[in-house]
Amino acid sequence: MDSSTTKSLSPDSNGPLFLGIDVSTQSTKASLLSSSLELLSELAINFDRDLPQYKTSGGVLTGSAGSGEIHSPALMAVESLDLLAEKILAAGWPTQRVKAVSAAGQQHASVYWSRRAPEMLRSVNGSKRLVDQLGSQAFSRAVIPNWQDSSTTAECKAFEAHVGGPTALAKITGSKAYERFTGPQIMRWRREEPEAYEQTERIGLVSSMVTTLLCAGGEGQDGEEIKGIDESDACGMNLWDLSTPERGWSRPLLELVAGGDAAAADELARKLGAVESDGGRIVGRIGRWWQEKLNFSPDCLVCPATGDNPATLLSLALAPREAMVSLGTSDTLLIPAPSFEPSEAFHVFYHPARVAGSNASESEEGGQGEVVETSSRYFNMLVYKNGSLAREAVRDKYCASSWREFDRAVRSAWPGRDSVPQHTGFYWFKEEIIPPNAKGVHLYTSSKDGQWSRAEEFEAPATHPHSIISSQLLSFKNRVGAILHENAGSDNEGGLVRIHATGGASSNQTLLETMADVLACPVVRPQQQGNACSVGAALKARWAWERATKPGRERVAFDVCVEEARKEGEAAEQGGQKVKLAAEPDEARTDCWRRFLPTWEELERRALRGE
Ligand code: XUL
Repeated sequence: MDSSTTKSLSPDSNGPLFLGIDVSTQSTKASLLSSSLELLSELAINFDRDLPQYKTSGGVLTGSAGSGEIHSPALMAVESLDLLAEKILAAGWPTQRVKAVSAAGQQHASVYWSRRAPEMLRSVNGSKRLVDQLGSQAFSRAVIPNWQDSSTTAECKAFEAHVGGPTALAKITGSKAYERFTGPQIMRWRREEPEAYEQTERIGLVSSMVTTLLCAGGEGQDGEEIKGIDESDACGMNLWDLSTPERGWSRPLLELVAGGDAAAADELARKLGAVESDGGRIVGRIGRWWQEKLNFSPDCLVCPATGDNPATLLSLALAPREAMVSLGTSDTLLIPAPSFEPSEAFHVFYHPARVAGSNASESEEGGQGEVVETSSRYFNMLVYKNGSLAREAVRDKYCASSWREFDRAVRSAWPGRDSVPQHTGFYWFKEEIIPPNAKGVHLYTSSKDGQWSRAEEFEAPATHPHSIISSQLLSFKNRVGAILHENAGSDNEGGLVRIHATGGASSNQTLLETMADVLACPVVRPQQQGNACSVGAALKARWAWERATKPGRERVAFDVCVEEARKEGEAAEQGGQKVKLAAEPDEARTDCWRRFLPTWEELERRALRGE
């Protein structure tokens, strides 16, 4: 669905509606759902195109060569909401019927509210644009780190050393140290700009900033103008301790980041604020700005916004050993997990739709009979920086910017029965996350006797498209194997049983067919297209509304609520969230990739050593 209204907005002209907003790397998007979860309409604001005054490219500003800095202006996200509001008005969305709103934000990116921010947020009204009412005065840091930033290597080392190494840090926070994670980012900024840090009232994430702006100018929020960080999103900070049932900000890590005595750590904990562990709790009602500007009802509820990947996870119901792959600016793989099993090789996040207080059920014996839970309590995630933009760079350089040529090149290089690939490559245009800190382009070709050697260039330029996507997918295969404890030597034993593909590049059939071959399982796409991330946020709003307004449903699980709402939709023949098969593995090619995987793993190690 593109940025225009594509469906009738009134399957039931008085029915409740639910809104999800997604503030991501390159754009802000909104999805409007009916109460039976039909996607009615979507709108989008593209940062580079619609907000050219911020001079971003791909939504970001890049620092000097070698600095690793990738930032974006805090006010750009605010102004994108002004433009979104204008589009909502122009499209005639019936906002007075919206019963609840939730949002999603780029993960890890931090937002720094100034001392004046609470007062400014309190007085926001519909007479002027948000950006004009808040302006730079509301923030103590004008340019905020983007998730692609890799400028905090020294701080990451300090994090790991402070707690006894990468595995120890993963056991506390669910991840080893990553440059883009918020804790190392705050630490660097505090050192570089101690005064601005001192002048900071609160530190949030993009998600909590959007929750805050949704409630701005609302009634009775004294002291609560700035909304708390959502727990799932807090797991992307390297600061949140998941290792105990109580969970909370990790004291040793706060001390490290705050760089001082116990009082400094206390002050950092205060700046970070209380965390929202119940993703469906009502944290406020929609604020005056939205009511006056867009005619939202004062009763419209707001629940915590979460990260863009956790929200994307919510857009689909995944069965055990199913994964979701989101092919966007970053490529991410999301796999629901029943328990907290941290590792250096991937992330563990708290599930974004858990009912508070269900923690007691974490011990197998639980015994808390009436506790209602989502089917998975955590999820695992893999994130690659060189996703769509890397594929596009290869398309532009070797295929005259044509996807048709790119696809043709991929298909003509697919391996045949009993054949072995003769080339592969690693395209780390941006310093990669997996494997950590990998840089540059590394190409390898094989001689007839199976010896692999480094190549400056492939003989045929058309080899690149196949080389990049097969290599990206082999990396997925290798890392998913670690998450699922897959038995790599055998026929996909213990591997994935199905992949749900979403995101812009999931419209590329050749990519999905190659994915089915390499990952050795079918690939499906949601039948109802749309922006999975803002749809996931809108589903969360629907769930929060059900819990807040329907007696006896206060603790209903997210999965149950969504499934029941969809069934109502099906009964009314409005369609539910179904999937359609996009690709099935070809036996011969799958076999070839399975045999090639160990060679590829060795070549990745060589590429990392620069050999
Ligand atoms: C996740 C990550 C990216 C961003 C994209 O860890 O860094 O997927 O969330 O906005």
